Formats: sequence, C-alpha cells, structure tokens
Amino acid sequence: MGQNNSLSNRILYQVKGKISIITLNQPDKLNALGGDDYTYLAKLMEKSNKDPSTVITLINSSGRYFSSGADYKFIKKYHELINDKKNDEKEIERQNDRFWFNDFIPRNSYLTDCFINHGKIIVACLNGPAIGLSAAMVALSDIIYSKNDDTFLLYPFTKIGLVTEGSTSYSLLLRLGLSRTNEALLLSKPIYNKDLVSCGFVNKCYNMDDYNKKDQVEVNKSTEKFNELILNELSDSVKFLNGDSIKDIKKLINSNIRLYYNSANSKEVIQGYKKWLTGVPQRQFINLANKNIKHKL
Ligand code: CO8
Repeated sequence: MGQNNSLSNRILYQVKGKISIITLNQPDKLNALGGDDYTYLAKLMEKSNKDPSTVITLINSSGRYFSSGADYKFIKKYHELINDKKNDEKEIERQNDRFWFNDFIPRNSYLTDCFINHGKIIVACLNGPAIGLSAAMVALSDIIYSKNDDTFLLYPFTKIGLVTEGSTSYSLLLRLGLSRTNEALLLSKPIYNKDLVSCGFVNKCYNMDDYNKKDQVEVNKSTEKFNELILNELSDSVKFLNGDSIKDIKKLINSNIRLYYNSANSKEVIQGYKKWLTGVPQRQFINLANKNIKHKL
C-alpha cells in the first residue's frame, strides 16, 4: 500500500458506473480506524448519497481484516495528553469531560446517522473479521457478502466497559434474533461466518480460499479478487434497474426500522459518553494497545 498516510489514502473513494466504492486501505493495522477516519467515512457516505449517478454504495476493505474497530493508539494518545503530569485532578476531569463530550457524541451519532438514513443500497464486503464500531456499520448495511469462513463479527463492548454503539442494540436484534444478540452483546462473543450465513445476516459467502494465510501478499491479492468479483456481479445486477425505484423501495422497507435505529443511536451515544467519563474504556483500550488483554475468538 502507498506511503501517503493522508485520510484520502487511508480510505479510498471512487465511482465505477452506478456504484460508489469506499475502500478501507490500512491492511497493516487490520483497518483499525481512528476518530478522524470514522468522521471521514461518514463524509464519504454523504458524498456517495449526494452523487446522482450512483445507486449503490459499496464498502470494501483490504488485507485479512475488514476492520479491527477503533484504533487503540488514537485513544491511548488522547488519554495520555489529558493525563499530562502538569494537569491537576480537576483539570484532568474537565479535559476528559470536554474531550469525550465534544469528540465522542457528535462523531458516533453522525456516523451512525449517515448509515441509518443513507438513501442508496449499502453493500458491505467482508474480506475478513469486523470488530466494534466498524462491525456496527456492517450491521447497518443493506446487503452483506463474506469472503470465507475466516470472517466473524465481534462486538466487545462488555469487555471494554462500553455500551452498544452504532445502533447495535437494535440492528443485531433485527438481524440475529434475541438469543444470538444476547450472546454477542452481553457476553462479547464473536459470531462466526457459518452462523452469519445460516441466520441470513450474510447474504452470500463466496468461499474464497486464502492460498497461504501467512503470506500477506497472497491474502491482499485474494481480497482484491473478492472485491472485484462482487463489483462485477453488482454492476451486472443494477445495469437495467431503475435507480429512483431502488431508492424509493429502500425508503419504504426502512421507514419503520429507521425509527428504532434513530432512537437506539441517540440513547447509545449518551450512555456511551457516561462510560468514557468513568475512565474504564480508556484503561481497557490501553490494555489492548499494550497487548495485555486479548479477545476470546
Ligand atoms: N487499533 C490499532 N491497531 C490495531 C488494532 C486496533 N484496534 N487492531 C490491530 N491493530 C494492529 C496491531 O497493533 C498490529 O500492529 P503491529 O504489527 O504494528 O503490532 C497489527 O494491527 C496486527 O494486529 P495483531 O498482531 O494484534 O493481529 P492478531 O491477528 O494477533 O489479532 C485482533 C487481531 C484480535 C483483532 C487484535 O489485534 C485485537 O484484539 N485488536 C483490537 C480489537 C478491538 O478491541 N477493537 C476495538 C473495538 S471497540 C470499538 O470499536 C468501539 C469504538 C469506540 C469509539 C471510539 C471513537 C474513535
């Protein structure tokens, strides 16, 4: 991948025919996303929504993971800045409150809103696992494809001391059913590809082998092949369809669901903000960054 680490290189945007394509492009860090990346992803969703030439917003990724969720280095960096030795206890408390109020609430609710209220067909291509807030955006997509059985979704909010994000308190219920949702959200258990396919969360698994999973170049190549295959199939599917009908029908399918999604979004960000004020999530992210804790997969 390129050396240029600008936002527009970390998340790529292109238009091919009737499809806007958003590509997560940081395979070396398993496509973990920092605060600015999530905001940029939301902006790209808006850009695609406004483009009159496309009817599908396709989100794909690179390497072996779709996305490992929030970038723990981003959270660690801000935690250390706020907890600078020069700040007394009151100042730390004030800065902590200001940061999470100004940073967390608007970003998470804006990103989630951009997915909930998106007018085009959102297609997510799972080249591998998705975790946390990124996995929440997958659950808000309209059509979901997976590459092979290496794929899983993990929502480790109870492990990190957070609450549900990205309207997962409703989206998982809708897509997985109550029993599986309880396991996934209350016990932070991964949901593996076979279950995702069997309950209809994933529309289709392409069963593409990674020839040699240790060889990063081979994994990157097979992800590119997976992305290309889906792009070609979707281009064929929408070639002769009426774009306005697609958007109007999506609006009808989603009109009731959106009420619940919007309600979940606004409640989740307020409760999430209160969790950040306890300092517990920050400590858990630092533990993840220092590799002191691991998720059970
Ligand atoms: N953040 C930053 N870097 C990461 C992340 C991450 N989330 N995940 C992986 N990486 C990096 C690793 O540091 C490593 O880099 P390096 O080679 O330089 O050390 C590289 O990616 C490969 O990772 P691993 O060696 O750990 O690969 P493994 O296959 O052994 O493990 C895992 C993969 C299981 C995904 C492991 O990396 C992991 O547990 N990552 C953390 C996952 C996680 O908990 N994410 C947070 C989810 S919660 C969430 O998203 C809530 C959002 C809160 C809002 C925040 C606002 C911004």
